[in-house]
Amino acid sequence: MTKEVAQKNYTASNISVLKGLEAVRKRPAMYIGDVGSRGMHHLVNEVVDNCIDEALAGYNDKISILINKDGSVTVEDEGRGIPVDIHPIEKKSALEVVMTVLHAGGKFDKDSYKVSGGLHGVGVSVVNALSEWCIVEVSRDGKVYTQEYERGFPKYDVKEIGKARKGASGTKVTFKPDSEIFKIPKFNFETLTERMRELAYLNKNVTIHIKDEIEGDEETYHFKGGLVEFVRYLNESRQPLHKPIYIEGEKDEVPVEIAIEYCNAYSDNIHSYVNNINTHEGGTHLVGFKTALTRTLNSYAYKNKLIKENSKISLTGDDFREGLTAVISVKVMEPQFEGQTKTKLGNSEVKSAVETLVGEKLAEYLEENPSVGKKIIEKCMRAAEAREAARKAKDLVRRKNALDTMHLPGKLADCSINDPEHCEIYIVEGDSAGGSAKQGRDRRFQAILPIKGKILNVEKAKINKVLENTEIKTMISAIGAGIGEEFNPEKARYGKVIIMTDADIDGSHIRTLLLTFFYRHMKDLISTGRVYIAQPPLYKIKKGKEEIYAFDDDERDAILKRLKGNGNSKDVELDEEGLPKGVSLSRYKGLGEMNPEQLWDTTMNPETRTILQVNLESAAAADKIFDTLMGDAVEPRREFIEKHAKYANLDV
Ligand code: 0RA
Repeated sequence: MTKEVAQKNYTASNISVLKGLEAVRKRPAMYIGDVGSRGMHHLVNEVVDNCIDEALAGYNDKISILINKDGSVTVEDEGRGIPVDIHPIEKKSALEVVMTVLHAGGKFDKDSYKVSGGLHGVGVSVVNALSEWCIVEVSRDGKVYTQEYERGFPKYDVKEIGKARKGASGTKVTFKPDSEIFKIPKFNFETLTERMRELAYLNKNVTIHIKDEIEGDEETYHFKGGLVEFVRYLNESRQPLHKPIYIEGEKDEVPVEIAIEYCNAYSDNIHSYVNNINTHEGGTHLVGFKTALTRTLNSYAYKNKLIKENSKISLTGDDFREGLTAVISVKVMEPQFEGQTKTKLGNSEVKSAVETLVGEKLAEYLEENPSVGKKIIEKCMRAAEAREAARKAKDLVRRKNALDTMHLPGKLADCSINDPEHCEIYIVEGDSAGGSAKQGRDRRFQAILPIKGKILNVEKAKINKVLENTEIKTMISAIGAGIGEEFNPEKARYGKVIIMTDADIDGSHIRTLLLTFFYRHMKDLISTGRVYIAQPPLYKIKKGKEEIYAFDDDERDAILKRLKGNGNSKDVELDEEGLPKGVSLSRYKGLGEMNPEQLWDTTMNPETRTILQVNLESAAAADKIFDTLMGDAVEPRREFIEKHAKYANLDV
């Protein structure tokens, strides 16, 4: 902020504005979650949420996002445009109020349309406060207005700069995240597209265009079929039993939209959203849906004699959800979010709204489509039979004590203290790497569990087979918190479960298998932030006695450049491989190649290592990745691996 600017605007309302901006800049994490990559991308999502609000209000169907060459981002919509008239209380342009006053959005949200932004919904003023600079341009009432800001502070009053195209209106916000706050140099196209694709599925009228001017990548998302296309996409690598069933309606002022499609899978795959926010922890809307599904399918089955009266098997809720892919999207005016990550809907009125609507419409659908009804019930019957078989298998396993934590597996090298919060377990691929890890670790708080190569692909196996698998049994007992429905993360014997695999294709396959297992059978281990991925170095560069590690190609090149004297020194002699004399470069092929000290220094020492925390942020995307990598269909898997060879793991 420059001096003239400060003096020009020094009024009572500016003091509170300054205080607000200061609060945001002092504790950014309180407003956007964190100041890492996630927080920085959240800035874009925050602006886009506002554009989506305009779409929900029926005034906007186009959003464009541009990653500019200078690292700034432009978000543009064709909504009504932020109002520019003088705000009666603040005595300045509403545009300035929206951009500079914390939660100013709230002053306008009496408008009944405004439902989104429930979770973070911090408002564009937070984006502005955390930007080195920001420019907003509004087209409204035939004119174009603008204002610029530095770290949230206006450089001049809102001014008119020209005429808008006839009938055109909208808002264009360009901002450059402040490098004093965010250390990450640039936006990631993939991270942004994931959310944009999801938003386009959830809001079928909207077209979202995103372009990266730096890398040249570009995507346009528009899904006429909305949720129907969303479940089709999620089921791309599975075999659906029928066409998606689509339910839409409004009950007690709660708009509800649902698409469901059963396929020949064993897990369920239900994603729920409130005001476009993924409710990972579920809540009343999900409960309403499940209740209606169980009740409607059950009574349909009996009414149509699809379950024999004398049948020994009775169907449970789980049976009705096996192989089900569903997306549930509701809009709630004043959502109450609860739960550990504030992603569980608490509003009780939503349960009955969803339950009633799904009950009515699903029954109607089944009456009109008896062949689909029959297929679904048959699938649920098979699920019930398998569940019965699994129960028997589980009993057997229990009797053998394999799931009993009193008997820890022999291969586990446990740690000596037993305070879970301070303990971690490394799940290591292969005995030789396991050996190095056992010698290199700090045995007080680090446990090592070596596992043999490729574990069972749980995506393709029935639950009884999963429970019979040796490697999986070993992990269940070592972690000690149960499995499936009975899994309780509070009981986990370690605060961190760290997956450590080789940095090659096999290693990444094993990592995916492990993540699939945790995702399907110990989901709360991930949702409570206990699962991590170790980052072993890829290269060792040796110069005399000095050993330097590089964790990726860029880092390797930077180190070599430095050793070459930034390339402009003529006195550094290069050998035939282009390396400076006396410097050697080796690529680690596997963890086993590192001796225990090296493994400790680079990958296990909490003071110096980097570990990536796995999260459920994009659960739908994760589901999709698991299916693609682990499912039956070969073609999508090949395409996926070709496209994402480098990222063929969970979004971490
Ligand atoms: C305050 C009030 C209204 C709209 C907006 C803000 C608004 C904000 C953003 C941010 C990006 N695009 C946006 N579009 C609109 C209501 C406008 C009215 O009642 O005319």
